Amino acid sequence: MGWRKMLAAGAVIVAMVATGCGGDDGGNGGDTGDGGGSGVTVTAADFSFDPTELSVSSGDTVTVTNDGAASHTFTIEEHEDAVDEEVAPGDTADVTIDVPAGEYEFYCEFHPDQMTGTLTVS
Ligand SMILES: [Cu+2]
Repeated sequence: MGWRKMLAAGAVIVAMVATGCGGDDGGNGGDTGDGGGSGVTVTAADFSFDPTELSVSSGDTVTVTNDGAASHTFTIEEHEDAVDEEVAPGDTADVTIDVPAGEYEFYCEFHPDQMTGTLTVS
């Protein structure tokens, strides 16, 4: 009968609500899904960025997570004044990309030989 299905559906909804985003232990859990188009996420580790190619719109946010044991920065070459964020180990920082459209090299100021990438701003 219909009521059994309704009960089952209700139980599923309750379970989903109870679970919520609990599996995401703190951090910046709001960006799951990647569908918003309002920003991208990059992870800085010892000693590389992942991914090394980013693409955002001007004014968007890049969320930088430091998974390493050393401090790293997210810095855009030629625009160090606008985009230069130091991220301590275990921390996450939202970096607003306030530069004109173009293709830029980004890098870590502390490890510029190892930690580099390409940021495309549209
Ligand atoms: Cu670094």
